Amino acid sequence: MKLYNLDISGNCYRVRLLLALLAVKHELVLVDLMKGEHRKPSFLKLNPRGQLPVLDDDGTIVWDSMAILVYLARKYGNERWLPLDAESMAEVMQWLGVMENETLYGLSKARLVGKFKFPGNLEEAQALGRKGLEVLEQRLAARRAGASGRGVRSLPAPAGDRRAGVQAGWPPPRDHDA
Ligand SMILES: N[C@@H](CCC(=O)N[C@@H](CS)C(=O)NCC(=O)O)C(=O)O
Repeated sequence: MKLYNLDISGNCYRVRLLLALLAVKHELVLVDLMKGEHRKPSFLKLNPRGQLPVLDDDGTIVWDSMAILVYLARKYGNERWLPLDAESMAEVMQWLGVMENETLYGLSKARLVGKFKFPGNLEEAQALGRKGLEVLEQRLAARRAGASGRGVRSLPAPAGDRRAGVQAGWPPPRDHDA
């Protein structure tokens, strides 16, 4: 399996996280956006959008990080990461929704503006990012307090797992300065 990747890309990072959690062997193929490699015809054949990440799983090409997460979860994670019952799947989609809103327009944008000097309003992006993190903190606190619920947290850890939720390959390498 190949992941067309750039280490500093947050969209690629979330795919690398799931690959590590699932302990799926893969090769990283560098596509240097700064050199315009994503606009070359050979790359556009893989992803007509000209964006990273792209997954090549033995000839099955998947682009868009969210689609890749879904693909990997279904193909290699059984129901642990993407349960099939309606309520659990809706909960996963809720958090992917946070990823496409508060994370993208909040945390990611704040990183682009603050660290990479892209144009934009840093304070606004940070405020939106904080809002998303607060919702996540509330959810995690409820879980720590043992709130009954549904979704991936209620699924049993895979065999050989000593700590629930942690699998071989975790933690993933800290391969770039976030
Ligand atoms: N929704 C897409 C966004 C992909 C995206 O924006 N990727 C960036 C790297 S983080 C990219 O390739 N940008 C180059 C461009 O858009 O020209 C995903 O989640 O994969």
